[in-house]
Amino acid sequence: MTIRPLGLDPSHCLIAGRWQVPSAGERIALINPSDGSTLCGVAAGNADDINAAVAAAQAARDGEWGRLTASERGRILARIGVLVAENAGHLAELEALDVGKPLTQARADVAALARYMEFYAGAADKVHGSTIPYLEGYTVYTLREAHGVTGHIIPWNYPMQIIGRSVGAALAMGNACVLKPAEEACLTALAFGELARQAGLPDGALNIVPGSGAVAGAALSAHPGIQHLSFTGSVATGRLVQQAAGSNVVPVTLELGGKSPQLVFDDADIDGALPFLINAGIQNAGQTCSAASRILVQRGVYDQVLSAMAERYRALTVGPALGDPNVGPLISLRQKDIVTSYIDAGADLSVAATGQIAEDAPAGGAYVTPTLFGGVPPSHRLAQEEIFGPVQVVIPFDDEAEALGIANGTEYGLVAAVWTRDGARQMRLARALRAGQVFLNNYGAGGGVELPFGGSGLSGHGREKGFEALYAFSSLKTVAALHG
Ligand code: TXE
Repeated sequence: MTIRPLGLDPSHCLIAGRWQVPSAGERIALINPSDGSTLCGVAAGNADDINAAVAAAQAARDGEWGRLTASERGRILARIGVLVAENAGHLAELEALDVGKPLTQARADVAALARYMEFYAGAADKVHGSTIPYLEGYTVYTLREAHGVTGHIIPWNYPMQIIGRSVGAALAMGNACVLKPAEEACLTALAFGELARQAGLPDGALNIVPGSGAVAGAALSAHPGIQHLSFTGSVATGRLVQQAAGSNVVPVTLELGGKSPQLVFDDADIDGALPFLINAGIQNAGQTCSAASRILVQRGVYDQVLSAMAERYRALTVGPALGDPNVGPLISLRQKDIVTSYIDAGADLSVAATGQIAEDAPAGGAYVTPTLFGGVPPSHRLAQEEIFGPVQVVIPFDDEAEALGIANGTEYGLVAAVWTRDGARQMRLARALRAGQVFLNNYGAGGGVELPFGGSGLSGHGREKGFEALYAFSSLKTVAALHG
């Protein structure tokens, strides 16, 4: 089978508005994680392709794209959003095949991408500077300006959502982008590039160079023509990207995942919490930066919560993405090995329940059994490290102080949730939890186009989504006029 996103040849890069064969003509095989078959060959771009893409982006900034007004940029983004929505079925199927994402979850990602375009379309002409009272005889004001050429290195777990939040915001501010999708999954990135072209985005405003991280990714992050880098991925690669940004002295936004907790207190609405406790752990087979992989439960309701979660785990369906199960395959056999080794490392723990892989799931698929561990000590490896698979640990606690200590007791700080009816406790914990987002009596793994998102510690730094992203993808100029 050769997949053709929107009829395109997937072995091409998008540079200067034209689909072109990468300079060395090389390809990477794209694997369907549901059965191990090869979907197609995609471009393996190299440093020459990245050079061409950065040059095209700079030309766009110096040319038609750079001259558009904010409202004109917004109108183009709005058209892209409409085209995304019109092609929702095709995009969802591409994502299901490429990422192994169950269809319902892939459709949610398409809707999020369309919504990002809508949001940033409307926001493009709402970002403005201010006037600042200063000395006698002066008028001082600030201008918000695009950085110039921005680099976007994205992972395979949520290609459409991450394109929406990073490329969408960067384009809204007038930057010209070079996007390097992940080698494991880039079909919807290519389709997005084509829809942007069809929507009238000027040539070079968005360039897409698929390729390996070590070659295309490294070339992009080290390129001196890039004025801002946005990276989502592993901590190890994030460090490399930050070092490269440091060499060129450019700002970088890093989103590096987490070990996010949900805290369930004795007075919580347990029935209301349960779907959030489970879904935030198994959504996209647990391959979510903001997965709620730690569930902290106060002892008064601990047995009740654990047994209710276990019951739901036993009912989880696991199988090929197009069959729309609760849990699809992992992205690759490599990721399956990593997650399996974590489950093996929990041999000393008690397994509260597992899901079931469908008997007819293809043998070549990257399936792992969803696994719920109970009574996990907070210091255990499984309670400390990002697993990136359908594995959750449930940890008991006695009181608020202990819960807070456990919640903040990892090197990450991305998202947290608190389930309690006690308003004062909600306010205290919202302040005290180390996380870029805190949800009170709900949880939004990956959701919230409007909501600023990002972490601290090993989860990274900088904020994407919402209006904050528009500030991140622009810089502020102060103009001081002495007129007497
Ligand atoms: O990540 P990488 P991988 C975590 C998750 C997962 C682990 C490894 O725990 O198990 O990372 O995943 C590009 N210079 N997350 O290996 O390598 C690469 O091509 C520049 C969490 O897939 O970080 C891809 O486009 N770029 C995370 C992107 O970086 C390089 C999502 C991410 O790949 C590069 C994904 C280099 N030297 C994984 N090497 C999240 N925060 O959601 C690779 N890349």
